[in-house]
Formats: sequence, structure tokens, C-alpha cells
Amino acid sequence: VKPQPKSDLAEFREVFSKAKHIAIITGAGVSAESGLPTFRAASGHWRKWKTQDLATPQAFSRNSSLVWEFYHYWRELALKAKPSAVHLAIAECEARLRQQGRAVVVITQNTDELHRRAGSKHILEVHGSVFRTRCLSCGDVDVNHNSPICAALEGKGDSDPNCPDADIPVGNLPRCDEGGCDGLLRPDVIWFGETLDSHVLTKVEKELDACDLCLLVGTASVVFPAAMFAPQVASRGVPVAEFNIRPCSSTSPSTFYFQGPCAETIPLALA
Ligand code: BJW
Ligand code: ZN
Repeated sequence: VKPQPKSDLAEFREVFSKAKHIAIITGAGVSAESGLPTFRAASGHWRKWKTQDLATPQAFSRNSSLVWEFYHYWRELALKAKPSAVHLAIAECEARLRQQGRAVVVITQNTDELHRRAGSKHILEVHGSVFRTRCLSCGDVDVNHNSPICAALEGKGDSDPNCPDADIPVGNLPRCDEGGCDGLLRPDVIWFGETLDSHVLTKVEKELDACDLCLLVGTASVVFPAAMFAPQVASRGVPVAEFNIRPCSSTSPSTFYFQGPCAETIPLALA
């Protein structure tokens, strides 16, 4: 039987001090410290929908206006948010360890770019970014931080359940400006039922195989394939340290478990 994860910070710090290649897997709990709602908490609902209802290609083809309103809401929240103490501690850790010839990679499920804004350099965004668009006609992917992303979404996207849907005509939603293409744009994120970008996944696999310490921070670990990343590392006998506000589950593959808000635990762990 697998022993229960340990919560001994001094022992973790000992392992951390020797690690040369650290993979940090992050989820919505890290951005919760920047005030962004997580996906599976009650606060994660938008109007009367859950993420599972909106983050699908079917939802987008059925009602592109509604899904764009949701992503407009997200983009505006993320633009206003500031990187938290967790984002900053992770970025500082990467810079400090780089001086010592040690590597840190952030493997994030978050699409809000807060790790990047905190100064992390080596980031793999496995679920894409809400600040990129992809054209449904020509496939062009573009970086886009405009606020709002198009005139029709100005003032839309209120999360209140009583807010009426904007029903924006599809011609007024974000459109491709690539050489007269004018195709409908979608957020360049990974929705349920879609496969992750194979180039990104290949890089993730390399990092998971190379790391000698893995941190799992603020994720429910229920969405595949990302939910398998830490167990995959643990199965090689490499230590995994989990940081989450919820209590440790009996099936946790982790070696270490630090329960509490990650803005409190992570800066201490990585100092
Ligand atoms: C704190 C904290 C604080 C809070 N401090 N901690 C079985 C095997 C394989 C696949 C499947 C399967 N069954 C079903 C599937 C398909 C599906 C899936 O996994 N579904 C599950 C729900 C069961 N997966 C997919 O469809 C994926 N594609 C795929 O598998 O392709 C192959 C395939 C296709 C078809 C069929 C089968 C296989 C794609 C998944 C894409 C997920 N996309 C989203 C939306 C992205 C766009 C956007 O940002 O809007 O990604 S969903 C959403 O969940 C988002 C997140 O990145 C992701 C993970 O959420 P996360 O980060 O864990 O957040 P929460 O809110 O769930 O948890 C927060 C955690 O933080 C909690 O634990 C809190 O306790 C903690 N916390 N505050 C510390 N202050
Ligand atoms: Zn196009």
C-alpha cells in the first residue's frame, strides 16, 4: 500500500533544494488567488450554465454569440486581474534556479496568461489562451488582447443569471482580418471533446519524463488528459507535491500534500 502523503515542509524543501528539473502543473486555484473564479466551484457558473455547457464545439456551433459573450466576460476579468503571489513566486523561482543551471517549467491548464504576465518564461499552455483567436475558415491563429474584442461585445457578458443573452448576429462577432477571409473566429482554447495540440503534448511528455520533482498546484485533477500528468510522473517514482485548499484524497498519488490557499503555501515552499 502507498503511504499517506507527507506535509513536512522541511522535508519538501530538502527534496526541492536538490531538484534540477522541476515541472509545475497548475490549475484554476492559482488564478483564484488573483480573484478569478474557478471552474467547478459555485462561483464558476456563468448565467445559468456550467463550464461543461459552454466550453464545447457543439455549444459554439449552436450559439456562437452566447459562447463569445462568456469568453468576452473571461477576457475582461483576466485583463483586469493581476498575477497573484503564487504566479510571482513561481516566476521568481524559475529565474533564481536558472542562475544555478536548474530548470523550471510551468505546465498550465489556465488560459488567462497570468503566468506569462508574472514573468514565467518556460510555459506550456495545454488548454490554449483566451487571448488567441483561431479562424474557423482559414485556421489562422492570432494573438489578441483587445478590450473588447469586437464592438458588438462592448458591455455584454454579464454573468448575472437574469441577464438576457445578447443574441449578436454572427456577422458582428469577431471575424478574421486575414487577407479578406472574414471567417468566424473562435477562442484558441481546448474545449471538451477536442484533442490537445499535439506539439504542446509532445513537449509536455518530454518535461514529464525529464523532471525530478513535480508540483501540482490548485487543480481538481478531473479533466483528462491533464489529470494524468502528475500520476504519470509519480509512477516513475519521482516525488509529486500537491498544493490545494481541499483535503487530501485517499487516492492521491502525491508524496507531499500541503493543504491551504496556495498563496500561503507556495511562496514558503519555493522561497
Ligand atoms: C485552490 C485554491 C487556492 C481553489 N489555493 N487551491 C476519460 C479519459 C479521457 C478523457 C475523458 C474521459 N472522460 C471524459 C473525457 C473527456 C474530457 C474530460 O476529461 N472530462 C472530464 C470532466 C471527465 N476531456 C476532454 O474532452 C479533453 N480532450 C480529450 O480528452 O481529447 C481526447 C478525447 C476526446 C473525446 C472523448 C474522449 C477523449 C479536453 C479537455 C479540455 C478542457 N477545457 C477546459 C476549458 C478551457 C477553456 C477555458 O479556459 O475556458 O479547461 S474545461 C476547464 O477545466 C478548463 C480547465 O483548464 C480545466 C481544469 O480545471 P481546474 O484547473 O482543475 O479547475 P477546477 O475549478 O476544477 O479546480 C480548481 C482546484 O483548485 C480545486 O481542486 C480547488 O480545491 C483548488 N483551489 N482555490 C489552492 N486558493
Ligand atoms: Zn480566416
